[in-house]
Amino acid sequence: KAPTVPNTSFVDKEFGGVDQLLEYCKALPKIELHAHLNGSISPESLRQLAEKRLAGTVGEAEAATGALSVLEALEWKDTFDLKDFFPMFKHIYALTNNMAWLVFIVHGVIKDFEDDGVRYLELRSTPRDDASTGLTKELYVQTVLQAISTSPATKISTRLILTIDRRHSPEVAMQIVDLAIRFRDQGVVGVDLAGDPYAADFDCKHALLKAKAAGLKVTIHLGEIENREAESASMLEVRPDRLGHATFLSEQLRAHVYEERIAVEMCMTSNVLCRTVSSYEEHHIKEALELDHPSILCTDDKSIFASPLSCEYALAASTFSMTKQQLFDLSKKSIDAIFANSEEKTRLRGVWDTWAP
Ligand code: 6MZ
Repeated sequence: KAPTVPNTSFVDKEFGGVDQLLEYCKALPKIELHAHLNGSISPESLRQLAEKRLAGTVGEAEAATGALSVLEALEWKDTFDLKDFFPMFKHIYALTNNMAWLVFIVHGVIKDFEDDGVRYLELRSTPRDDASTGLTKELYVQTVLQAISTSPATKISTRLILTIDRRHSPEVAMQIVDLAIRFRDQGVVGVDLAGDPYAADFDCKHALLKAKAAGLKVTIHLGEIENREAESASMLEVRPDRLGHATFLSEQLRAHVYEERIAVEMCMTSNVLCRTVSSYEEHHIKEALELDHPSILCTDDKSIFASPLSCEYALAASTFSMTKQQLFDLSKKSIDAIFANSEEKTRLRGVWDTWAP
């Protein structure tokens, strides 16, 4: 499926046309800060895993059939509803539930981002157990970290954020924070709260506060759906370091986000395809860019939404008539919002400063 870049007749004196725009956006060094591992697996990798499983035992073959039906769904779907988006992960999870497959997908996802010009990546993933393969949350984290450290990609550096799913109990949320603390020296930089916003209420404030108190960074999926003001206010009391989406917010809460300069991970294609934002032109990044509010273009689930990060840059450029310099500045400023330490920020700024288109 071809990535969505609106306004295909886009002609700009500086870029020349859509192909040149995409080329520039791919070459541009970029920072990816909001990428869910299991939503970022390329269709090719998923198909390879499904085919291996189809040749396996009956139970595994069933899982593979489920994954293939997800792939078919992806081929024809141009829009989702958040309500039919989340159940798809059940099928993907059936293919990523053992350690060897996990290493395979992490290597593939890092390589995809590197090939797309990403020079620093914060992958996020939800630690999970799977009794059928002996996978535990701890083994999950260890395996993903091991895969990150053995990735053959050399032009990109990768860190891990551990995701708490809204459906997790407060105890499981605490367990995930404890894992993040334990593995912080091995590449875990923070904790995220994600998952289906319709499925459960916000119930892990203590865990997130513990993460903050331990010096870990915190990012929260905030205001993904309408009418959750009380929940969003409570989430902001955690003083998160970044926010995911921040789509639906009261004027008062948005003013707070702006005043506190809390960086927002913006996922334009994801929001439009999931119909939480009605068009690219009306995306809330427009106002944030006008106010010079820290905003980071991100993919969310690049494979499900068929949009690599370079396409998100091209989308922003074509929607808001941005120049090459503005795209470069946007990507360079994203360095300020990464969860890694100041040495890594300095190193990255050096990479940007020596880049020539
Ligand atoms: C909220 C999302 C999401 O963690 O298993 N996830 N949560 N909003 C979104 N955008 C619309 N996209 C993905 O990756 C898959 C998990 O990430 C969360 C969901 O909980 C999904 O199960 P990991 O690697």
